[in-house]
Amino acid sequence: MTAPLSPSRFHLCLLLSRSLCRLEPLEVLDRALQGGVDLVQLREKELATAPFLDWALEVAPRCRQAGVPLIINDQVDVALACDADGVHVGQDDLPPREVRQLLGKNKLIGLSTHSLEQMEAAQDSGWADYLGFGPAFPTATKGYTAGLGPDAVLSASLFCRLPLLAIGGITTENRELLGSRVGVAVSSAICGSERPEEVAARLRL
Ligand code: 3NM
Repeated sequence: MTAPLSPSRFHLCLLLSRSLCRLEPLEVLDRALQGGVDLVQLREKELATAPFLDWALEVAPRCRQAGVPLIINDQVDVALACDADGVHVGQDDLPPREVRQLLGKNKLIGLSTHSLEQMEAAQDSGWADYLGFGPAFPTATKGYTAGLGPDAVLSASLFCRLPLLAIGGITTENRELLGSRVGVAVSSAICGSERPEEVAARLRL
């Protein structure tokens, strides 16, 4: 049995969604990994399970080769089938406690939170290994017209005992506002770029 992966080393998570990619998605992945992404989450809300698994099976060896953990958004069955390193769930998805029962203790569980109350509840329940917190800024990717703002992210990062990834509308223009204590999870700024490696490198403070 392998030791649990430590989430505390994550600084930059690529949320890879094929529909957002300007370049060929595997090229985006490889170039973002070169730029310093240290966690990859596959997020494919429109894909049925079988094509999602096919895609995950293409991505998994590349992440493994790079030594970067792979997380699957929402679908525990896909994560198990491709032997991913974990699953990320939202507030309305399968609860982390049940995800833990299915995945076992050596995988990572990430949980999205959108307020300090949700963050506190997630910490107290103890099932998640790391938390997302957002949206930091407005983002079309998930249809948020307003963000919580940098001050809310900063307070969350001070208050949170679990590793925290700020998410939502994060770009090379606003990354610094969030401070270096918090990691970031980024989709469109990397996926939509012609130079994913440069954007990734600039997003790592
Ligand atoms: N979750 P982009 S914001 C998937 O606030 C997701 O929980 C969010 O994509 C949350 O980097 C978001 O393109 C979208 O804004 C992130």
